[in-house]
Amino acid sequence: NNKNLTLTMIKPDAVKNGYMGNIINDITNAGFTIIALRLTQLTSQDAKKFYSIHKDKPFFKNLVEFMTSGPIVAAVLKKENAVEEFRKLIGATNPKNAEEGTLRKKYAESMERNAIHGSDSDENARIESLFHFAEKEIYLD
Ligand code: YYY
Ligand code: MG
Repeated sequence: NNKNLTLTMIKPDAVKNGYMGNIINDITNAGFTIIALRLTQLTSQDAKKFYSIHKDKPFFKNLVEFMTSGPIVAAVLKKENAVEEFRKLIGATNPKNAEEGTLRKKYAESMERNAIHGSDSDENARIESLFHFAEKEIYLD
């Protein structure tokens, strides 16, 4: 486990709305280093696996439909205290509750289409990074 890494996804709404470049710019300006990066599209099976912790929630079906509705950008980010720092940068799950200046406040359409993902623990950061990338695709110096 590495306390300096987190996994993000720029979600289909944000890619469709043309925010990919702005979000990457905001992320790097906030002091995160991108150490793996890919534009991809999740299959239904991928999305169900990625969000399996939420499988019994009422929003699960919509979440899977949304996350497979278009391309996403997955990235591994490096910064001291990456998980916590990145959760601060993206803001609350519901953009209506997100602080001014956070990525969800700036770019999200709604709670369901909230522009960006951030891992919620160091263990999940590792699991989610290896979900999206092979070890040799992650630049660790
Ligand atoms: O970690 P975070 O993305 O902020 O929220 P989670 O509670 O892990 O939920 C994952 C994802 O599910 C969230 O980003 C939007 C969606 N969602 C929803 O559509 N409706 C809810 N009531 C809660 C979450
Ligand atoms: Mg979460």
